[in-house]
Amino acid sequence: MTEGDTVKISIYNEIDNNQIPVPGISKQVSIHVHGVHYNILSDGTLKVINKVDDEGAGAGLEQTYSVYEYFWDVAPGTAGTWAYHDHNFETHNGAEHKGLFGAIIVNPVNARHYAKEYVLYLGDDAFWGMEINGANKKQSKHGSNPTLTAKEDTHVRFHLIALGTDLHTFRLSGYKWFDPGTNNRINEVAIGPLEKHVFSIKAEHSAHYEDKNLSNKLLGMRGKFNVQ
Ligand SMILES: [Cu+2]
Repeated sequence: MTEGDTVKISIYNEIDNNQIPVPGISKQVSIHVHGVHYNILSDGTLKVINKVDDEGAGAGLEQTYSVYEYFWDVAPGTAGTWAYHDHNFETHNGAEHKGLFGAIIVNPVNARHYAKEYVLYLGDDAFWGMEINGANKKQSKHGSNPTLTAKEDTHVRFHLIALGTDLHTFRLSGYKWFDPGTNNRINEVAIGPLEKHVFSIKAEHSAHYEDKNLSNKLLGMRGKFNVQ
């Protein structure tokens, strides 16, 4: 998205609503977003939280929507990388642990172009994510601890988003980058639950990325960054 955009998102719930409902358990699925602006009907939460309505698609606690629409105002000042996630499925806190989350990237007008953008989620025991091809904007999914590739001398951008409950220390070997909002060049960053860190580099040599924290390292949180 670009600052100044207005966005309408329709969410369809295709969960089998014919299964016997469990009283008090919501099968509604919603989108709750961070960073951009919206009014209360687009909060993507249950009435028990927002006091207005159940704002998701599917069988709610009291009413049923098969589709729900959200309106976002991607106002000036909202540039950044933000998480969106379900808030309504089975609990009033959402089902990120079932994979119901993603990222939005809001660019300023006339944003810099990157050859590739990598969205890397940091779970408690693995990295995973997707990438965006800067030329055609095509998105492709990655598995866990993916091998990332880049062409030599191109500029690429990393979007790290931590999920789960662990504190991580991300490192990309042999590279330094600007800590956003500062003039400091860093070669590792501490990132905790629901925090994010966005940085860009010029791809010059192959490297690997890893989580330096011992327990995460033992679980194998490490992947390749191949530059050709
Ligand atoms: Cu949230």
